[in-house]
Amino acid sequence: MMLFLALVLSVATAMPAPRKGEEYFDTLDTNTDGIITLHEAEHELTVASIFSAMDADCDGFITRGQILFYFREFVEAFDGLDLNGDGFLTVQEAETATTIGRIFAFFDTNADGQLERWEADRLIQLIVQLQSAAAAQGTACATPGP
Ligand SMILES: [Ca+2]
Ligand SMILES: [Ca+2]
Ligand SMILES: [Ca+2]
Repeated sequence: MMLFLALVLSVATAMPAPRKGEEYFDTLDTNTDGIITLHEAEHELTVASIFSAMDADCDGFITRGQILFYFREFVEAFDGLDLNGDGFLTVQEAETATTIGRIFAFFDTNADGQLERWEADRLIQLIVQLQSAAAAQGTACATPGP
């Protein structure tokens, strides 16, 4: 609740508006050392939470087209998750096909077991791009209920 209020206040009052990616990174980096470890990622994230962050229009699907439009480099990974190959990724498919550990390893480009800022930014940018696209289309979902 406090975090929610803080976010609302920062959005309402800050000039210029804070970058969404900064907030997202800070949420993940719980010890604020500028690096996200697998432990931090597993503590803060689930496959379902990443999915719902990306599924900004809340229709329950992430489409191949959305990924292709923003981040061509992720299409191969997307296709690995889209188990029935219909071009839509559901949360069930995502949870079946991958784990936080595997997502972490995918973004850990230099395979040192930690996500430095630039590595984490690739994940965050993907999420933020999909979210702002949904917002631009007026399809961003309402704050999810409990
Ligand atoms: Ca950290
Ligand atoms: Ca599918
Ligand atoms: Ca790394």
